[in-house]
Amino acid sequence: AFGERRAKAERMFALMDRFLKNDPISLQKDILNHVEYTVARSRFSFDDFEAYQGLSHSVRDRLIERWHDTQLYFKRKDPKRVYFLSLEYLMGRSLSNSVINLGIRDEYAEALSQLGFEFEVLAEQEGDAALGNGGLARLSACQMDSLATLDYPAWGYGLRYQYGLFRQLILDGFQHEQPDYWLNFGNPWEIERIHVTYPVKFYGTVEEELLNGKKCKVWIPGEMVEAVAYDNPIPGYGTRNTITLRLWAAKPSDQYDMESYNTGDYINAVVNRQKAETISSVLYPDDRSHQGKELRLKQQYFFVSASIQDIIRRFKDAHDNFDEFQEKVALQLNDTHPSLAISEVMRVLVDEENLDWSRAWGIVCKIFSFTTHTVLAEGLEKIPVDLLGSLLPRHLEIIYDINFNFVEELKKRIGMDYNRLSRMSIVEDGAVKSIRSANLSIVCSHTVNGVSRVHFELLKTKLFKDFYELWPEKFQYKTNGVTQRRWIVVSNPSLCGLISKWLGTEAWIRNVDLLTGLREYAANADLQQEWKMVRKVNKMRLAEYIEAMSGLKVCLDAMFDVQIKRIHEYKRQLLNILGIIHRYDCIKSMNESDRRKVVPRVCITGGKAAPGYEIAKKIIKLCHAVAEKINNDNDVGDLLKLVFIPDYNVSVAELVIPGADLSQHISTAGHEASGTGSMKFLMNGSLLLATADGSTVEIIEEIGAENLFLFGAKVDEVPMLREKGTDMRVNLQFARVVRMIRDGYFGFQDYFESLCDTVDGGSDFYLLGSDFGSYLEAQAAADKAFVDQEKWTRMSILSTAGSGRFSSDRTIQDYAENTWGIERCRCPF
Ligand code: GPU
Repeated sequence: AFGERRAKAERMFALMDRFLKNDPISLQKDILNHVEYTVARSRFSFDDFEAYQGLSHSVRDRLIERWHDTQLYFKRKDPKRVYFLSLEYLMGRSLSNSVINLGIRDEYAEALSQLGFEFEVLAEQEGDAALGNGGLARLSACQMDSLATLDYPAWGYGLRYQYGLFRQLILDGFQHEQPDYWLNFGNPWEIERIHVTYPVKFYGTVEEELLNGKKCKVWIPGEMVEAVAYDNPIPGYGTRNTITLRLWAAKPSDQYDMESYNTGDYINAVVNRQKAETISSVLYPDDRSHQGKELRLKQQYFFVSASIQDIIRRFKDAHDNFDEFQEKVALQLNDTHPSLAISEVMRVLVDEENLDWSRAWGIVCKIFSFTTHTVLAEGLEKIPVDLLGSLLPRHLEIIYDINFNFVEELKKRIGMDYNRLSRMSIVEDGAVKSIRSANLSIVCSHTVNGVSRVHFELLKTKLFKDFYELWPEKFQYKTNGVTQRRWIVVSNPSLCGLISKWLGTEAWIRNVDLLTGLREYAANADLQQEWKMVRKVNKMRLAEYIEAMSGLKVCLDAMFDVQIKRIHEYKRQLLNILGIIHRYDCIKSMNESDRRKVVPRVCITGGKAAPGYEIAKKIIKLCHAVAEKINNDNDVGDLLKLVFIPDYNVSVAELVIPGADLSQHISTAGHEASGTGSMKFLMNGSLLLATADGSTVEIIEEIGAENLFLFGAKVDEVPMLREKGTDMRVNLQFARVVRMIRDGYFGFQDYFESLCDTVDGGSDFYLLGSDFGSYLEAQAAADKAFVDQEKWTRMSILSTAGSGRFSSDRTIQDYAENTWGIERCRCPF
């Protein structure tokens, strides 16, 4: 039988094109075939979007080829794999990234030009995959790229939301949210796996049964839905390895609701069935605040349960028992969102695989690692016990048991220190009894990681102090990084070419440490000249976008000053706007000759506010109100412009970041766990104006304090300053700009009142008032440096040259070696 199967496979293989060819003629053929047979348009008449579809399907074929080979190779080698569990991925577009990583970008460009199309134009047709909110979600995407490129045997798991992050529509300066039904136009980057499905259970009761004389728990579910896998191949750069991001979609379960069809109410039965799909329908848009919503908890368990079943199935395909489980499986929790995986693994091992509790616990403690992305205790997730008990009754029991054992152990270690015991308990006995997901994750993980050194210090001394004292060896940090493939090679092709030319190699695309080689040319006049040209081209691209979007013409000689990220009070977009008002006020009061000395600025801002975050929405409106005033003031002209870029997302970032001269990362010290936007700007040669927060502290070490504009209170000064409060009688400049808003200078007087209340009148929690003076000084220093273009260009080159440490390649290698214990597994070409 085996011989027969083999002969059949050989026969089929002989009929296939073994490897798709990548010469321009073959590429043209494949694109046209896809236009005709996949997209079903006539090859004599198709538009740019249809051409994009044909093109992306031909790329997809090439991805699938490598992906099959990689998966087969992993299967044969059976290495230890890391499973990255994350509820959010911000992938953005895939086309350019894929052809670059496959190494056939130029071949495609030529093929298309012979067909009368331009690659860039078609690439613009693609919509973003926005299955996440902000930094945390984009970090997952960067890390997938590095995992593939570094040949690590890794899988990403997540949810296939039908609606990604809302689209931001600005009407009259106010944010409105529109649904992002991103799948409307088809998605060539995923492969539906109709046979890879798992049942996921909810609700119901737990009963005790006797099995072979042994008592065991049986969960009788009250509802069941089906999880269907959608695989997104992730190609590495300079390697054949192509790994999988497996996203789960919810479908009604056939097994479960057969019963309801016998009641005669056929229509209602079908309608009810369809409700299962709501589980994976929409991404929660609140960056970091979740208020114990049942649907959110269902999403978390749905994706965790399907992933764990998949992982255990894969393990059992190659092993008869669980002896080697911890040698083959590493599970990474991206924040606490997937922390139900812990109780799920316990449940499967104990209830379904019949392992003893203690053996299962021994395994669990060796496979989980946890990365936290927050600094604030308020940011920690809590699950109300009532909610958990009704949705996942068996999991609640398991978590109680884990907690009981933990607290007993703890009492032996620290005695009856009730305050401490109650702080560390996984169960919180408050007004609403709840599960502390972070405590659960720390207790059950072998390693807890922070995302920058400052963050690590804060974890040890504040947020997780009790745990650090108990288990210092568990705590590590891996400073975040971003992928230079997306953030230089894809988004800034001219800079990419320039770097390769001066380094004499493209090797930095896989080995980013080589960027330091640019340092020796930082003062070289030829490089400086070419560097300025590249920057100018990128500014032009951005200026065109701004004009197309808002009608505003901006001057290319002005300094492009950018702050673009999610809107949060702690990120202090308000500080930026107050600074702009101050600049405006100064210009207004100047005479002609003083005005001639002003360095012209184009201030560019953008970002989404969580739909329920009132203050953040007011900041967006304020930005528009101030822009309206400034941009229409003839006294000001080109000296100052303010632009809000609507609907900020990954592809907008790819356009904006390369065009920035200056970028702002100005969170109140001690609030940004890491920050990753700054790293993308740094790679692209934008100078940073920043506080000593998160990863900025490490950036300073790499590029030197003289190459960025640092200001504001330090982490350890913040508590004292908060106590003191801002004295408006001393802080006259600050008082004046806030007064201007209060007095209705920008209109909407009543509407902005509560926003002003957050910074004056003694509250000012984020210390805008006390940092204002030094913020203005840093801005003045930036102006001064900009006038000296030679100095500015040198600083810009040194920024790129010093950005190597902030590649996600470095972060991932560190995780692989020091947290997951996995090794590279490179599929032969
Ligand atoms: N972050 Br918690 C998010 O984007 N969303 C969240 O819900 C939480 C954290 C960010 C941090 O704010 C940012 O400092 C960090 O660089 C990023 O995660 C990735 O670690």
